[in-house]
Amino acid sequence: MNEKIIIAGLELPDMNIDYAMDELKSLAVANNMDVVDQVTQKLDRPNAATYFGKGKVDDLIQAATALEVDTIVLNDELSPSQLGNLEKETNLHFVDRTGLILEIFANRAHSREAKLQVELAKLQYQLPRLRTSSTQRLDQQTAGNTGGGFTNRGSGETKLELNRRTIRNKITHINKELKEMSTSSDVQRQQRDKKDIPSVALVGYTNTGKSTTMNGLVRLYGRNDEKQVFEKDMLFATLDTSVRKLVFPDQKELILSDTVGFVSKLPHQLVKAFRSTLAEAAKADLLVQVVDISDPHYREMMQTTEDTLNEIGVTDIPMVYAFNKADLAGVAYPTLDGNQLTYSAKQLQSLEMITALIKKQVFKNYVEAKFLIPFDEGQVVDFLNGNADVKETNYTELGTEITAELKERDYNRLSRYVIQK
Ligand SMILES: Nc1nc2c(ncn2[C@@H]2O[C@H](COP(=O)(O)OP(=O)(O)OP(=O)(O)O)[C@@H](O)[C@H]2O)c(=O)[nH]1
Ligand SMILES: [Mg+2]
Repeated sequence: MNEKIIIAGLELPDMNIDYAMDELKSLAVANNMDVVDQVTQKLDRPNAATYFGKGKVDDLIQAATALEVDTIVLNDELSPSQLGNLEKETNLHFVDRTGLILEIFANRAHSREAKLQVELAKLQYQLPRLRTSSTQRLDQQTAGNTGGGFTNRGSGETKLELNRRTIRNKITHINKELKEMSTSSDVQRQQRDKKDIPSVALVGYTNTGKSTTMNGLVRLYGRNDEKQVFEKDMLFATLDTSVRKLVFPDQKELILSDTVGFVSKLPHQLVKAFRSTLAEAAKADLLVQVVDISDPHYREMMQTTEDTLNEIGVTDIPMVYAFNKADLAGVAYPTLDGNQLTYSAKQLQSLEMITALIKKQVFKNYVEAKFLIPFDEGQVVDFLNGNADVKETNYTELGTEITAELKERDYNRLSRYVIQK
């Protein structure tokens, strides 16, 4: 049975509390929790000792008692002492926003890399919190039994110090392993870069349809061996970056990547831990921001996406906007307005339109030219047929005349055969 919880948060100046609490609720649901009540308080700033003001803490105790709830999920990351004080005063268990997101990620991680990244973020989150009350479940889970904190074991090192040292050692170890992994994916990336294939990354808020879009495009333009990625109606379905190659009928190719979705206030430990996964987006030639236009909060979600991209240092990559789930939003689709597409990732016509939009942005330095290739240089003809968009072929007395659109680089290499540009 799902655990019953109350969600609680502060309405600070200039914040959209409805959006914040709705989002917190979906995070709790994603963590298999059953949200039975919601408590908020308007404050100018969080109370330094207990996050909420005194009166609200009493309200929380009352609500929790009445509804038989033991756990309160909070909308912010709290300081270790705030969490400790709240638990002491209320005898309730508190999970802050960061702890909640970390739990969801931990449950979703499948690959070795994602598991390590989440583990790293969790350890970094726990390290400063080890001192707090023994009712904190996270402490007990990973750091072993922290028990009463300062139990001197006679060895000169307290249990707490020992636990801290264990965590630090684990952090060092995981960092090392992750670094080795990221070096090898860097190498793969460089090899691709060399081949001069442009790369496009799908980014955006979680559950907007990035993976569905990727799968649609892979079905249409992926080679036979390209696998589908996991797509599901849940937050953070994707934690690993998937990279697929698309080859279009005109021979143009690109690398498409799908990666972890964003949510507001994504814990900085996670953003840091996922840096190598997100590198795919950071190195892309084009970002496609997928937006769920059927969600009333889609504007805030776009802001969240921009903020997160800034945090990982992605600031100057061209972006197009793909407003997805138009079928649920009841708007006309597919439609294109400049660099903004309204579409549904489940519709063929939409997928063709997003392809056209992406191709227009990415294949800018292509040139069209007419070549004359002597008959004894058949390999050049083969090259053009395999790598260029051949529009016309004529056999003349002097050789094969081919009109084709091709990469500028290839054009330069074959310039001696050009008879008309
Ligand atoms: N009705 C409708 N549903 C869609 C559309 N696109 C995606 N979905 C559904 O939305 C849900 C989420 O899709 P995903 O592709 O997994 O979303 P994502 O952006 O990859 O999500 P994360 O990996 O969790 O960040 C799935 O249940 C999809 O079937 C659409 O155009 N229309
Ligand atoms: Mg996904």
